Amino acid sequence: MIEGGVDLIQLRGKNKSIDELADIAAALHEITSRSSMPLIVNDHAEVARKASVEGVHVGQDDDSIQVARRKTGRTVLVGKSTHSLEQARAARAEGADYIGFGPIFATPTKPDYAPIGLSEIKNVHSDVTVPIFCIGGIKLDNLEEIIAAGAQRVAIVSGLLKASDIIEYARACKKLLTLKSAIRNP
Ligand code: 3NM
Repeated sequence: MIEGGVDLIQLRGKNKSIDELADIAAALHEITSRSSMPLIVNDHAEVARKASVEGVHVGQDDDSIQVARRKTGRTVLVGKSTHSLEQARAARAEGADYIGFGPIFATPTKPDYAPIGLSEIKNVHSDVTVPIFCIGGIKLDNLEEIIAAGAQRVAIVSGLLKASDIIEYARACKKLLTLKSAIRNP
């Protein structure tokens, strides 16, 4: 992923303990830090106390942004998952450094969540002034559509992990995003 130009990596391990996540984060950080790539750990702010990561990410049912910041005991990025325009506004008001916004499309990686669809992407970008990562069912194949709907940043899980060539897949996604943003902000 790093070689393919991914801008940041989130470590997710829903079934792992905090100690296990801290061990993985520490090993991963040796690699990401060589490329100055931010490493964000999902769900557990405590990991940031034990391992040197650049950020933590919380969901709607996890710690508040404020509690997550306190638990890390140092200055890190704190991002939050949001699943509606209302939640996106609330996360901004709560002080999130960035938000995830999704799922845009239905995805087996996060079942049980109603897809938001493309139409809210423009609204969230005009309303909520923090970096927004669109997520959920995003693949190289539908990336142009998502960008045309107003997305500036995307998070991709299965598209990348299942790609036969992760480097090429990441490169192709990055190229589309860079190209379109160059046109948007010449
Ligand atoms: N969070 P894929 S959607 C982890 O809407 C995650 O907050 C979402 O995986 C959200 O790229 C999602 O395989 C799954 O669809 C993204």
